[in-house]
Amino acid sequence: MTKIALITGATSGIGRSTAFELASHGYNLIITGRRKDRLDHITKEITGKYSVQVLALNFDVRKYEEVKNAISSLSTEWKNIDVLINNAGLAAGLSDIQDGDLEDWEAMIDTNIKGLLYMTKEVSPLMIKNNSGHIINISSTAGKEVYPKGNVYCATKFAVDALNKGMRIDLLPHNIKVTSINPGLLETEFSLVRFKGDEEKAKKVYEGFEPLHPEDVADTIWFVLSRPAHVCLNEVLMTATAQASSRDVFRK
Ligand code: NDP
Ligand code: 8X3
Repeated sequence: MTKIALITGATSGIGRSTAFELASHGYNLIITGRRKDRLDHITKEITGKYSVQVLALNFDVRKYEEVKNAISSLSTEWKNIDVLINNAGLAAGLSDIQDGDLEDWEAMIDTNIKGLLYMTKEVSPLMIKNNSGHIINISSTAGKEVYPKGNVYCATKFAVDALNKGMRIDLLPHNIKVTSINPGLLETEFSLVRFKGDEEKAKKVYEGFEPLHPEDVADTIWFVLSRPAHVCLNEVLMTATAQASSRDVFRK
């Protein structure tokens, strides 16, 4: 039977690449994000290329009512979600703790932690009903090590790592796999968002080495999903060859 994957934050970067990757393996997709024009465009692109169905849901993961309404609006068929990819997230700003911007802190906490929780709260009962499913949480190397000025972003990703472990335990009796993917530096719109549209600053992050590409994470997600039923990869830590840790990057 055709499987269904729900990917949050599919309008860009990792989410977008994962949507194409899973479509290439025959998954029907529920793609989400706040930018409706992008969702419409990606839906057209995927259905033009692959024989799969794509349903676009346009909502903000920070708003519980919107998450709840979006999931309850699904037809019985679409509610049979096999895979949830909690990917929507961001870093906002990069500053010493004493200089942090409250709005930035709230955006990161509300999206990266609360958004992920809201999605899981609404989708996991559907998986429990089917006694089957796989939740993939996109954490980061920032969820393993704190780096200077990364304070709150790192804290949100440490939280994702803790939630990943908690979900794994709680969902054990329901035959639901839980995996966290912790990528390092990866060129997407991430740094452009972090630096509020400053292209020069964003480009500098990836200067002098080849960072990960969103397709590398999408490919890893496919690897994780394609393991036999009795195998669960609990976490995957992946970086560019030129990156050994959050602070060790070999730049030419
Ligand atoms: P992008 O900025 O390219 O993509 C982020 C996605 O998240 C977009 O589709 C965006 O959609 C969505 N999103 C953000 N806020 C919300 C919201 N409130 N509601 C719904 N959707 C939202 O970045 P990446 O692809 O790099 O980031 C994806 C995930 O990967 C994030 O969780 C990030 O922390 C993590 N990550 C990124 C790394 C990197 O170096 N790039 C490394 C490790 C982890 P829209 O704006 O349309 O709502
Ligand atoms: C994104 C990777 O190192 O920019 O999570 O925080 S990093």
